[in-house]
Amino acid sequence: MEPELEIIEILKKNQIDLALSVPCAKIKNLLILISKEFKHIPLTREEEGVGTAAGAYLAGLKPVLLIQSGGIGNSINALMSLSKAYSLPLPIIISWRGIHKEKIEAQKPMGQHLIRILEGCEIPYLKVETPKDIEKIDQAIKDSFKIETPYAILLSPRIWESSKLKPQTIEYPKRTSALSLTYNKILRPPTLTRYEAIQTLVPYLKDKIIISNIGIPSKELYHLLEQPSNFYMLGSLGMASSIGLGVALGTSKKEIIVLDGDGSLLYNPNALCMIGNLSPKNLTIIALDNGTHGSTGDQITAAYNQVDLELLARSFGIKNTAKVYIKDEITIMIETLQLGPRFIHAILKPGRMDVKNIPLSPETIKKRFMDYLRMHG
Ligand SMILES: Cc1ncc(C[n+]2csc(CCOP(=O)(O)OP(=O)(O)O)c2C)c(N)n1
Repeated sequence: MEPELEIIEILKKNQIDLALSVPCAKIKNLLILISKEFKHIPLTREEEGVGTAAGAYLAGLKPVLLIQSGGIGNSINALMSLSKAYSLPLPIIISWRGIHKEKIEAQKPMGQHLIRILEGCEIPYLKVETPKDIEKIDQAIKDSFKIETPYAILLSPRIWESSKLKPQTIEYPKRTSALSLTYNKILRPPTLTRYEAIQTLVPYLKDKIIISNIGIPSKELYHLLEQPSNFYMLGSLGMASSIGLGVALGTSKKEIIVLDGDGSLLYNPNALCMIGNLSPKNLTIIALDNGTHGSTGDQITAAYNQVDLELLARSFGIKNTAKVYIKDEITIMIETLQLGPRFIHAILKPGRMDVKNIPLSPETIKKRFMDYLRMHG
């Protein structure tokens, strides 16, 4: 069997139901086949793939990530502080560049150091150096889910040399996109802190599935409304909305609400791009925009007076958006703004409530969240 088809068979055998990828020329045929055989998410950057895959797994899906070796460099923080910290499985099929007949000098430093990076991070890996090794991918995927760990599957370009698969063709849809926008932004002064905004939302958030941003936002939520359907982020800055997207992909009955921050959204605006693209109906992003990195000493972010996060969401294709400043607006918008996905931009004051640390381990947060989704998602 041709190597591409053998890999597809192994993925099917392992009941993979979501493939997320950033392309590499060496796996272009494989990726076209993947997009035909699986639900496929073309990513903008690898790290958001780690976040989205994490959310998808929490909601009961079996994801796989397909990337170029350099992409490990772009995703290592999420792999460590999300996948590893919460023990979330993720088979990562890697087009391993820089090690075999490589013509691009820039591929070499990352490709040649990759094994040591993986070993340093204690991420298990499999080297697939010849077509004979392909069958070992099956066990690597099984181990990834059994041990609940990211697992790097390194495909040497050598394995494609014997492939007789004819070049696959991409079917391009018509390129049409229409947008007419009149947008007037005159920022009103904020009236609420993040804590007061979350407090206002509490009646609505009760029994909803919630992903809360790293740092003080999670702690404030814990203080105001502790419940098993809260996924408190303890690391992986920027991944809140990506995790929310992944959960939404595996959940149909309930609304998923992400309490994100301006620092986090600016760190990973890619999440909004993918949310606009896939448009999950049951996903609500609430941008708690205090114009600062509130958790690290209130340093001003670009959202303070420069970037308008609501407009950013719109330009990524999220159609249902609103800006809120006061308690009544928050209550009205959360009750009435059309689902599908929607983005509520809360303009807030800097400042925090003095709340204690979340006394739950990542394992506990994960387990009870997954149990809740199994029963109610
Ligand atoms: C890679 C990385 N860099 C920096 C940090 C430190 N950090 C933790 S939370 C945070 C800011 C989050 O700001 P925002 O999303 O606006 O939320 P806020 O705390 O203001 O509600 C930063 C920079 C981190 N955790 N990880």
